[in-house]
Amino acid sequence: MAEFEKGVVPRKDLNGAGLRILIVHTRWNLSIVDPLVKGTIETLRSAGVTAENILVRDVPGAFELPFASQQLLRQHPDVDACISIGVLIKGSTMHFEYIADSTCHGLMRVGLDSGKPVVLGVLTCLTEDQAFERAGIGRQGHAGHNHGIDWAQAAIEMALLNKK
Ligand code: RBF
Repeated sequence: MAEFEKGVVPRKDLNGAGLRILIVHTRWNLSIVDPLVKGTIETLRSAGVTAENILVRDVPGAFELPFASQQLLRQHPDVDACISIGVLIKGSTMHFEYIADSTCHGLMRVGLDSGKPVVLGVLTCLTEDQAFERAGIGRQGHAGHNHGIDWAQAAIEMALLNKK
C-alpha cells in the first residue's frame, strides 16, 4: 500500500503568468509571518507570476485581515486572488479562540461576497514550535514545511478556476 503523505497534492504545471495576486499579512508574530510571506512570493514567482503583479500590504493583527482583504480587493479590482496571512498562537486567555474563529469566518465571507478567491493563510497554533514548523523554520532539527508554498499554489489554482 502507498505511504500516506499528509497535505495537499498540488496540481502539476500551474501557470500563474498574467495573474495579479494580493498578499495581506499581519505584523503580529512577524518573525514567523515573514518567512511565510517569502515562501508565498517565491512560489508565486516560480509559477510565473511577475513581481509587478504581486501586491503586498500589511495590517496589525489577524482580526484586521478580513476587513483589509475586503477593502483592498475593492480598491484593486484587477486582482485575481487574495492570500491573507497571519499567525495566531494560543495564549492563556480566550482571545485565540475568538480571533481564530472570526478571522476564518470573515475571510470565507470576503471570498464568497467578492467573487474573488481568498486563500486562508492563517495558522492557528497551540505552541510557538508548531508555528515555526509550519513556516519552515522549525527549531531542534525539525524545519517543517513552509505553508506559504501551498497558499501560493491554491491562489493560482483558484484564480484560474475563477477565470473560466
Ligand atoms: N493577532 C495575531 O495576528 N496573532 C495573535 O496571536 C494575536 N494574539 C492576540 C492576543 C491578544 C490577547 C490580543 C488582545 C490581541 C491579539 N492579536 C493577535 C491582535 C488582534 O488580531 C488584533 O490585531 C487586535 O485585537 C486589534 O483589533
